[in-house]
Amino acid sequence: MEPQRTVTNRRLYSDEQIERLSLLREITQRGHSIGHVAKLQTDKLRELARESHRTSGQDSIALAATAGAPTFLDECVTAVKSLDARALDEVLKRAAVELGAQGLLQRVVAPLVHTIGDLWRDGSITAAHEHFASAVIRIFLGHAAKPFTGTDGAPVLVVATPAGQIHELGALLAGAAAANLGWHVTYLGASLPAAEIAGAARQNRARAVALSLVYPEDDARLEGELTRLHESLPPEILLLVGGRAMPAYHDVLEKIGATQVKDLAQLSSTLDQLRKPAKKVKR
Ligand code: B12
Repeated sequence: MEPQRTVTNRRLYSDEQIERLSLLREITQRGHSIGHVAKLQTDKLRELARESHRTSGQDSIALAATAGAPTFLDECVTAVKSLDARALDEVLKRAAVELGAQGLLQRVVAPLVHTIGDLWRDGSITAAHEHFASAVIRIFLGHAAKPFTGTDGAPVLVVATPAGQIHELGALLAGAAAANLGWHVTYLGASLPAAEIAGAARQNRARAVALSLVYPEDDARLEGELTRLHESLPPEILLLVGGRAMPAYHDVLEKIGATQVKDLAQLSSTLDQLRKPAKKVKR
């Protein structure tokens, strides 16, 4: 699709070329690899874009199957099923380049983790596949977040899961998303007692602490942990909480004034808001 040029060498696009470019942009933003869709006829691109509107997230595997163009998610699942670490790492890297860091986290890694959970539950993959995928994702996120961490003067976010919460990937995803937004992330890992989390937050003069709650949803000890954490944190350090089990602890989170963040997109806007200097109150 070579555009013509004017005498002053500016590109001149036809209506069809402009339509193709915007369709390609829309489709790749929804997780399709540019390598797979760039050569499709415009009719096929329109069809894909229409279907992309109707479906989202985990439906994208089915969508790719019907349209004949595999999505990044699709390719990741294939790599997990064949326990191919190099292939999985390669798809994630490609997705990072094409979708950007936030796109990678929100449109590929997060749906991939959910898909793995579903496939594991229905017996399509085994615990070995799940462990394999978690390990590759953990290493990938560690590397991916590195270049964004630690600029001087960046606000600090301490990320962990509280005692009893051993699922770690939600915390890792939140940490990687924050690091990508320019926050300095102190990542403490999973299942940490309240006193330890509060100590680290005070030592690093954190602006906020982010906790991920995934499973179980009915841990009677967690209310005490969260209350202790709130009591040990200075009031200027905000507590942000996310993860699939978060709604189950709504009452205690409300009581301790924690900010409940429903997904990574909302985390981005919450963190951006926190970075803005507080408005001076006129007296
Ligand atoms: C990996 C994994 C494991 C690994 C964990 C390894 C590790 N170190 O993390 C292992 C194998 C240990 C494991 C064990 C178990 N697991 Co498990 N596991 C998973 C899997 C595949 C991913 C877990 C994960 O980290 N998810 C967390 C994130 C990625 O997802 P999320 O909570 O929806 O969060 C999203 C947002 O809320 C946001 N977010 C998350 N945290 C935060 C935090 C902040 C601050 C913000 C802003 C946003 C945010 O980001 C995510 C992206 O969209 C999930 C599948 C799934 N759907 O999550 C099952 C899953 C959580 N496990 C499940 C189960 C049942 C178990 C076991 C009981 C299995 C068993 N029979 O032994 C045990 C329990 C162990 C225990 N004592 O807790 C179920 C839970 C079902 C339920 N009732 O809630 C799930 C959902 C699988 C399924 N579909 O059935 N598991």
